Amino acid sequence: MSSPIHDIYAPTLNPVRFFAQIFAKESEILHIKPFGSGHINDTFVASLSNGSRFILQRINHQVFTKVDQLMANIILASKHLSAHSKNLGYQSVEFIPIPENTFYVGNSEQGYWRAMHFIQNSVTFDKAHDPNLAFEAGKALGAFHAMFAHFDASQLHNTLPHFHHLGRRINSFELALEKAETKRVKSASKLIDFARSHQEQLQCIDHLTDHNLVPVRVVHNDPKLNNVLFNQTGKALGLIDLDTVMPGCLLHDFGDAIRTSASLAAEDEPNENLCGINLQLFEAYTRGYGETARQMLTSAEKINLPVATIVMTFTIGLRFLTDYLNGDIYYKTHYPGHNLVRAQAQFAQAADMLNKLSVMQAIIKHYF
Ligand code: ADP
Ligand code: GN1
Ligand code: MG
Repeated sequence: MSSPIHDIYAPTLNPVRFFAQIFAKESEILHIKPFGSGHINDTFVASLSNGSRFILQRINHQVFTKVDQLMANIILASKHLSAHSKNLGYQSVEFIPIPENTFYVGNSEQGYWRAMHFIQNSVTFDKAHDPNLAFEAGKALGAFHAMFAHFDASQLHNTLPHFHHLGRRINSFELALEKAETKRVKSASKLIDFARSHQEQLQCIDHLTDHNLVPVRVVHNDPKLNNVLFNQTGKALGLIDLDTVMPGCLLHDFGDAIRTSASLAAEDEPNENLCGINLQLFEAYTRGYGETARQMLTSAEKINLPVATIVMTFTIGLRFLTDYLNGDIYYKTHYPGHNLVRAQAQFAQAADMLNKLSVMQAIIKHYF
């Protein structure tokens, strides 16, 4: 890191308040508490004596190793979204600048920190509970894609290359399996069998991206439901968590969004019999997405929307399984075996989606 602000150390064991104060500037911080349910970064909300709040985040630089590139991406993306969101009735995250014309501060030991203005009266949901929420989330993702339709994707760094490439994820899974502790392999045996028996048939989106059969677009890459802010009446305010906004494939976005916005159960539901796709929520999400994005999709994209939902649910399940085999080093977990439970839930949902593929195809055909 060249700039001194990226080599600032907190003089205490708990650096949260120290770094928060840099963003609070002259204002007094009343309290700071952990916030949200993200699996990668550490998120906090800071409340100030003047009544305002801001979101403080420690970036996971084990995942995002090039913090300068990550920050350049999100500043560019958030500015673009700010300029276009209002017209479409959405809001966008706004990062708080600090001296030296930068938006983050810290060091490699205590982490790199950034802050955003708190979007007032906003809430997030880990799982959709009513079709209107799914419809609103779909509309917001379509608007996000439409806002970037004429944005030059080459301005963004590819901070996580091949992020959703299933073939690459399968390679990482096989590597993890070779090195895993025997007891972890044993407890995961049913899921390993599921992965092995489905991985071949689900590499169809890789085929499209590898052969340039679908356009490279600026996509979100992590549009799961809790990365959409809603107001108290259930209207979507916009997409947040812009870390993974990169050149990529729109099918991955639609697939990942459906994975959480049209699911019957939570991402980590321990009872696999409760997991699956809720077709009513799927219909509502698709209707919303179609309203804002229909016109920009190519026919190859339209045709592959249904299968993309299965590919992404399977891919995320495989990543949870891989992390379990690796000894839980990537995602935050809340109890031993959490990644295994998440993988089981995702695979059970993917299996249910495979059974309902023809219904999903008919719904897509109706709206696209
Ligand atoms: P992570 O990368 O850890 O998932 P996010 O950027 O998604 O972090 O933030 C975590 C949570 O914090 C979100 O799910 C949301 O509840 C809340 N949040 C993030 N940014 C804002 C914001 N600008 N205004 C209000 N709430 C926010
Ligand atoms: C992670 O940070 P968060 O929780 O929004 C992950 C996504 C996964 C998701 C699964 C950078 O997202 O790719 O889909 O968990 N983000 C990264 O819930 O790996
Ligand atoms: Mg998030």
